[in-house]
Amino acid sequence: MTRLSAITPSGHVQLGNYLGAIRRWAAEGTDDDVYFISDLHAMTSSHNPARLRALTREQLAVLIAAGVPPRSVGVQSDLVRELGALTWVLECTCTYGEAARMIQFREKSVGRSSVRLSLLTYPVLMAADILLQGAHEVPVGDDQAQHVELARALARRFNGTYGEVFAVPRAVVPPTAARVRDLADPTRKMAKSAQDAAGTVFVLDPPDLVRRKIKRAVTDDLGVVRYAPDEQPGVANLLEILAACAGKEPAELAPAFDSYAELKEATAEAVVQELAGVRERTTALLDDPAELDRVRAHGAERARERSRHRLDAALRLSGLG
Ligand code: AQP
Repeated sequence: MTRLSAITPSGHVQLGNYLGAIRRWAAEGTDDDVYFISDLHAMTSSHNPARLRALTREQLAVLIAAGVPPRSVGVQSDLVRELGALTWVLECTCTYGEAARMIQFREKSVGRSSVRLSLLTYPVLMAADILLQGAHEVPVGDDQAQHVELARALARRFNGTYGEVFAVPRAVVPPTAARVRDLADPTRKMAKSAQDAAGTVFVLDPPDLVRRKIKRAVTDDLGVVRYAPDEQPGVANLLEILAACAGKEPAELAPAFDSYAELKEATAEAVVQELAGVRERTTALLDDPAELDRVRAHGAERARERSRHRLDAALRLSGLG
């Protein structure tokens, strides 16, 4: 059983990516799974090439430093030729209407004067990622479930039209993970590309900066530490972060604190401790380009090997070569 997940190098890895995804990939991932940096997806909106390359490297280092099995880790563009070929074949089984119906496309393109064509077609690239690797399960949030549905439809259509090549993947809702919210605006989720970095804890932030950001987190003027996400979203967010680090439930932690200052201090220390090892190992990896290159090349070779027969069959059955 192969699971496939990805992270997009749209910014520096933040605490939500780590607690909500990467930490689980490290704990539950196996060599059969595929965890990759989706640098091709990061090009669907305006991007800076040098920054994209640096962020891709950083994210690769974080995944390895966090303990995601190195054999399961890779960079999407290392298979750009294979993915490009399969994306074309899948685009030729997909209709314009199907692509244009994608909610993410509509949400992300609305109000923009210029929209890259790749924003419309990237769900087909995502289908190629999934189908090329023969993934059975794709853990995704609600916002990506429609894309996995498209991958299912394209797999079935290809298999039915040209011959059985692809496993039909299914979206799985990951077990409840921490949904970390922005410290400065707890009504929004923490995000890599947030405009204001004050509300975002990055995995590579130095400990003092982490402490400062958490100390300045927005709370409320009720002055009571309770776990009440609707009434006290800022306090609830801190409790959830602390609980995720401590392996406890937010509601059970709340009574231990008499003030917001105490809660913030405990949360800051827990986060600093949680991130210390991964930060240190990431820095060491970034200082050792040869080791990072070795893991990356190995991941690419493995991904290419495991997918070659599917790509060859898909090209041959659709009349190419
Ligand atoms: N705040 C969050 N709390 C918990 N999990 C989160 N994830 C993202 N933010 C949080 C999870 O991290 C994984 C990788 O995310 P992604 O790169 O595929 O896309 P994203 O969800 O769009 O991440 P960001 O950080 O919010 O990036 P931008 O700012 O570019 O949109 C996913 O499993 C995601 O659920």
